[in-house]
Amino acid sequence: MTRPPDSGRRRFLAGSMIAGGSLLLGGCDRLSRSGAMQPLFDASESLTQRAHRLLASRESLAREYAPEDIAPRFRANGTTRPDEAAYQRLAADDFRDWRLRVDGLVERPSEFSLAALRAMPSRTQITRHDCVEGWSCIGQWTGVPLGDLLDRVGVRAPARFVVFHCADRYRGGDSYYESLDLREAYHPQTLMAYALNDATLPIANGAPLRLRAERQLGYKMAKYVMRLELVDSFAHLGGGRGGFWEDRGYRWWAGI
Ligand SMILES: Nc1nc2c(c(=O)[nH]1)N[C@H]1C(S)=C(S)[C@@H](COP(=O)(O)O)O[C@H]1N2
Ligand SMILES: [Mo]
Repeated sequence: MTRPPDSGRRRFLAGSMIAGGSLLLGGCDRLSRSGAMQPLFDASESLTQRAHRLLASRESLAREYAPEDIAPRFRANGTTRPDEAAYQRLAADDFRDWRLRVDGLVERPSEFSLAALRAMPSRTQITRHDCVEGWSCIGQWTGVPLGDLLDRVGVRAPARFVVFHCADRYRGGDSYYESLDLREAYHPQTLMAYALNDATLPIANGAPLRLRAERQLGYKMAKYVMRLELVDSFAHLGGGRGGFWEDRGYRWWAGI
């Protein structure tokens, strides 16, 4: 005889996950990916978020440097001045009308002005940027931890990736975009940065807002970010490989 779904057992599982804490999280994360735990996670989304945060914060930090290591001028690469009219209009007014849209698999689709982002708790870090073209540069970045932003809008359980939609078409071609999985998105050094070396982020380096994902190669760090989209798959975007350069053969996982 098959037994009906046992809600008492589910309650027990939820309770033991909280009580058992991090010990159980590895297994739960695997289970959630396989889909076996989906009903439980649908019923307790904040638990999913806390699990992600715990997993991410246990992981290694990228090296941070001292103020004297900061390069006198941070190099710029790729698009250094988007020539799209919509972007130029926003830039002409110091991005007063710019809004970061956050939507997709979230509970509260939202928009954030630069002032709203600057008013949120921030993090400042001095890190080394490594470009696959063979150069590195050390700079100090200030911004909102992406995990805090995601918690504001409430990530819905099916979401697996954050997609970064940018304002520029690289060399007039396709729109630049990138993606991170939720673990990397919740890493404490993953920021939506609005300042470089204590000054407003220059246009050449991605104004008004760019991603810093310090354990990744340079091409992951989307500049001119206009929109964050939470998705369960990026197969339907661009060339389907999760990023502008990934669509041209670079690896999606660009960990260093
Ligand atoms: N929107 C957008 N983001 C982008 C790029 C780009 O061309 N457009 N280039 C990428 C690459 S290859 C690198 S190395 C870094 C360069 O950042 P920087 O200009 O601040 O040095 O941005 C990345 N993010
Ligand atoms: Mo790069």
